[in-house]
Amino acid sequence: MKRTIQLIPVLGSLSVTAVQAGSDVKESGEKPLNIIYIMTDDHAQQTISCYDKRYNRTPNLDRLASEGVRFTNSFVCNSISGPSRAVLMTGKHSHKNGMKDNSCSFDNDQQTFPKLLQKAGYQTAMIGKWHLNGTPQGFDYWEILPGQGEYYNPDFITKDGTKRNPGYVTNVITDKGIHFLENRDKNKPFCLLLHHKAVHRIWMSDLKDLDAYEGKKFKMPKNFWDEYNGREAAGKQEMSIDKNMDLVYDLKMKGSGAKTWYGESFVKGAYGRMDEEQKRIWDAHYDPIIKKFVEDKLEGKQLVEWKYQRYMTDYLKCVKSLDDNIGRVYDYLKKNDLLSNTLIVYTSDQGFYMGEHGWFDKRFMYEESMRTPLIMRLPERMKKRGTVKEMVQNIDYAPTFLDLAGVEIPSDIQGMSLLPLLENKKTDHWRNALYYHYYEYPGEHAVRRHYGIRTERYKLIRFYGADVNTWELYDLKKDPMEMNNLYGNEQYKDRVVTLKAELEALQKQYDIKESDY
Ligand code: SGN
Ligand code: CA
Repeated sequence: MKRTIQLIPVLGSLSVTAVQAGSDVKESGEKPLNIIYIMTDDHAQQTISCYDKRYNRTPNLDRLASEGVRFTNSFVCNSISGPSRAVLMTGKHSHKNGMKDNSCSFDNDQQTFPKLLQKAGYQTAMIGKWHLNGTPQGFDYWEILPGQGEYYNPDFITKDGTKRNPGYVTNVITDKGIHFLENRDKNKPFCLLLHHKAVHRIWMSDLKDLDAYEGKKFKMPKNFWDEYNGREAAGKQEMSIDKNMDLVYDLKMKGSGAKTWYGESFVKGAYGRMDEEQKRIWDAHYDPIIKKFVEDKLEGKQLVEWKYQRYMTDYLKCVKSLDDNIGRVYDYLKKNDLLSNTLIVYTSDQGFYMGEHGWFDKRFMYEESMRTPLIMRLPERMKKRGTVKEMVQNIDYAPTFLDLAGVEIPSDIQGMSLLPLLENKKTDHWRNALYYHYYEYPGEHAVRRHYGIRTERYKLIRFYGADVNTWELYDLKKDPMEMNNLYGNEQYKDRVVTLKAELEALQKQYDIKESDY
């Protein structure tokens, strides 16, 4: 099969393994390669124990990593959901796929990797959070959550209309995924996208996990009380645990009399849609916590610390359910002898703040939200194991899947196939800089528009808009928490000149013009 040589020379040397992966494979007698792409929402690397052991344990994710690979420098190019999903589908930066922020409209008629895989004979399925307008194209089977979806008794849009499904969303999505696998056309290779709602706000736990992490005290990140000195845009955000996290809506203190902005929408919405039995179990858990909260009358710093602890507890319960459900998928594949010829990918639509800088949410080009977890359990014939340290980005997923399937990578795709990294190939010419661009302002959480470059050691960001026009520079080696903006510091003058030239080169490479901002 003919292939497109991409930006870097190493991709010219595609392996026999990749070529054999798709339609040519039947001739060689090897099993075709399947793909299961599991993407969660807002899952911070900090809460996956093969990345970070401070807060929790995720045995099933850790097993995928220990049997496969863990990317330690995996990033997104625009840290927000809709755009991230459009990047996944197209392998292109936001200005090219048209989905710059959550309010944009995704052109479903454009080229996507599932369409190309389907054309090459793959059976394709999309189950869970879609978060792009319209209905999915290029999938033999799909069932999607409307918008953000709900944690309890979620509705799913299907080809036959919208249907409500009883239960907890992470379990329901997994059930549907396994159901697809069970009923698929077993003569074809498959590509299943399982897109979870969890761990998105408002972090509602499965009933079975309500007791998890209760009583555990989490250590706050060192920069929790950040005052944003020298970082004007960071000071203007509205995603602070202190000021913007709602005691009722986010932290479930309904009926406590706490000051609330959105409390009613929790009571009528996310909680309101539970059935009586679910509510009874939920209340039996939260009522004593609410009672204690009312009695304690916390104020000031003590209240903020309490909010942080509740946030961590609720969030980690949702992670536990995800991890359990990933175990269920793994068990199914094992039982059905599919592990040896299936690529299992685990990632999130972006990273998330677990109190770093005092925040929840994402959007910024700072490390916690620009990074995203990326774990792959590889088909047997791909020999790489352990950690992959090269800088990869979500634009790379689409070309990787096409490459794996032996499908020609269209020349307008901007990402790079990761296969050379997974096959222990020499990768001396791998990229050494990433481009990032965030556009959703005005918007929720008030993060100003910005773009920038990240190299292995430095990050240069420009925030722009009506009320901000600033540059920031970080030395990630000396200042991994990005607290010290070095822009304007005499000692880094030359570094800024070099980085600006590199940034301009990246913008040229990805064909972004000022009119795209
Ligand atoms: C919702 C959330 C926000 C979140 C956005 C985008 N508010 O609007 O906190 O930043 O989604 O998230 S909520 O009140 O509806 O929970 S994204 O991951 O889908 O992009
Ligand atoms: Ca998200």
